[in-house]
Amino acid sequence: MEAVATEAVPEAMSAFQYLLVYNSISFTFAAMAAATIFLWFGRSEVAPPYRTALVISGLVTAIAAYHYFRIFQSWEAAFLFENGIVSNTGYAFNDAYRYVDWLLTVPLLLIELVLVMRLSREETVSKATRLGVAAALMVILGYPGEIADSNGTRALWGFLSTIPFAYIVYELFSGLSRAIETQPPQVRSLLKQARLLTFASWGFYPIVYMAPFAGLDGPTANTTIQIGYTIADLVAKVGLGILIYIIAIRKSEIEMGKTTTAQA
Ligand SMILES: *C/C=C(C)/C=C/C=C(C)/C=C/C1=C(C)CCCC1(C)C
Repeated sequence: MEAVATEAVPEAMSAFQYLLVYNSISFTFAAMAAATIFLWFGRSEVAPPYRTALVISGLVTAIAAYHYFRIFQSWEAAFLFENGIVSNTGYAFNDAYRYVDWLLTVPLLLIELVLVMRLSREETVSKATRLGVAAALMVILGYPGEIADSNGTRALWGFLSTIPFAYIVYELFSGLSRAIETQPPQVRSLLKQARLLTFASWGFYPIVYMAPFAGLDGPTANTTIQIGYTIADLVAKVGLGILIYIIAIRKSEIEMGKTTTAQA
């Protein structure tokens, strides 16, 4: 009798799980909004060639702040939290906000990385285009898997999405390596850190995506995925933004230092 009852009633989310996601999303909204203000104000502190990189970094966190606000609203609409008990309201939590956010921010993140290097115009355009297209493909191919009910479908789209992902990783470590070698020695290690931060945080998304394959399901899988993506977003967007800011400041100092010496 009891086994039948537990099978029929969907497993409820615990108050801890509900509040963990609720607070993480709320915190991330604040962090993204604060980063936007910081990056946009920082624009006037760097030399003109690096200003676009900071504007785009702030645009990434601004777009993310908006989507975290919507994700927060969707979380509140999907669950009712009363007297310590969480129940479903019947409204589905909307995963599309994350994917629409990624579709816009992932290509922009790669572009900000390329822009701060200040390569030739042709190289900037060709790298930004190839990386941008691969990033968009990766996100588009991942979405049908994210919303699929069956693990088989999830695995298939996840695999397809990994192909452009692998291409991006290849570009980061082969194509960009040559570009990094042309940079002033003082910023090479910072640029390598920015690349490593991108690789490590981006690599976290497919791992989080695989939560259902690790035997997690129901509210536990949902909580793990929400928290995992939220942490990765903070590192990939705010963390990278701050590194780009530091690189832009350093390169501005180097280049302005050069002009002064030349004039003296
Ligand atoms: C700000 C948001 C960022 C940096 C999002 C990055 C997302 C990924 C690197 C997602 C990758 C995925 C795969 C490689 C396979 C499984 C499906 C995805 C979309 C989670």
